[in-house]
Amino acid sequence: MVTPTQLRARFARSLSELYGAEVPAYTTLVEVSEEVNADVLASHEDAERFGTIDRVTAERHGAIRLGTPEELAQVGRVFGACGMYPVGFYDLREATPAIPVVSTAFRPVDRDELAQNPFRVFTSLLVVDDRRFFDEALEADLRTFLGARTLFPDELLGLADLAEAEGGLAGTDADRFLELATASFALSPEPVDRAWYARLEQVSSVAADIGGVASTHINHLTPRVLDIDELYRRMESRGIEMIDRIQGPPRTDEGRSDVLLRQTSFRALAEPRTFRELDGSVTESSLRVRFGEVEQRGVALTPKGREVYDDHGIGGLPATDAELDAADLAYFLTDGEGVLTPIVYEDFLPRSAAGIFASNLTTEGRSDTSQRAAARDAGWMRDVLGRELHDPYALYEAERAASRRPPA
Ligand code: OOG
Ligand code: NI
Repeated sequence: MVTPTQLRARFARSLSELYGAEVPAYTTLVEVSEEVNADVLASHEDAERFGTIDRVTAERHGAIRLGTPEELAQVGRVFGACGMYPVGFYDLREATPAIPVVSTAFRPVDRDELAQNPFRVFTSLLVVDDRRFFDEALEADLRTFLGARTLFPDELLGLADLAEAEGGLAGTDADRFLELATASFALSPEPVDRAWYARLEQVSSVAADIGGVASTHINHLTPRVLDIDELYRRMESRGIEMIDRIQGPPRTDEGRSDVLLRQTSFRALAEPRTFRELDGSVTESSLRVRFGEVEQRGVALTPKGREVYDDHGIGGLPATDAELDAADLAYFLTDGEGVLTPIVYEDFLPRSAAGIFASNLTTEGRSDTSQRAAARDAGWMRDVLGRELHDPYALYEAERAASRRPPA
């Protein structure tokens, strides 16, 4: 029996192979990340405070973008088979610039599952009925187009349900599941309808990337690095053009814990794609939608700590772990001797997510803020998924509490 944990680790690896074959600069990014991590490990005694080198080396997050609630529910079954569950609700329509999607992240929720393989996928869903972006006619055309496509074949979904019901899959079923799951995220060779894609792109490049093509694909696959500033320098010195900044909190001083999440990326590359032109002819051209992101993770902040961070930045937080813990600003495990171990932030930051989206958009898009927004919230997403939508804070809180409970 291949367990969900093994399926997840194998899925992360096979997506990594696929993405590396499709986007060669990703392979460079992984190589440079591994070099930086080896150097940090050799020069810093506490390099593994935020996770073992084995975990960090295997660690990836993917990003995918979907068009319909049905597609979201289906992908939830595929990830569920791999022990990845929806955590958090992010409304990117509230960000600047506004992106017409709402998102969640599928990931393991238990500490030892995260330690074995923390693969997570940031998953966005287009909000086709949000009038600030899509008028009635465009919504109707989007619904028709999206309703006619199949992202996840029945055989894949059947195997996913079997894996969830049985707690894993037999060897050959596991191989087939992984083959079909990986193929669902490959860039399609199908010609893109030029006029349709362009019409959506006027509203938002993300809308075009989602609704303009008949399949989905991994938008990026992000390795984790222990020193993102060093990685940024090394990528630039290899001649790879990076976006102009590192998103999230600034670099922290030596001796001070990193908080939350810092991310950067190389610019989206022009990838060859085929188009069907207005006259019916098929041409070769290119699209720039996929980029290479990298991230560094720090300690998870409590709701109180997050409020301080959002209002005052990192400078508003005390410098030591003991103070962060005593003031209930960040999450730590503690052993009998009172030694604090940071609980790593396993989630995402909507502001950085919007920044990452924006820094790689080819066109600004347009929205009309006088129009009606479509109501979306965590409850709506839970109902669509038909599974619990975990609250990230509740997960961190439970973990902290468990470490502090006196042994029975
Ligand atoms: C997702 C952007 C968000 C992150 O790391 O914050 C994200 C996307 O581009 O589809 O991946
Ligand atoms: Ni990302």
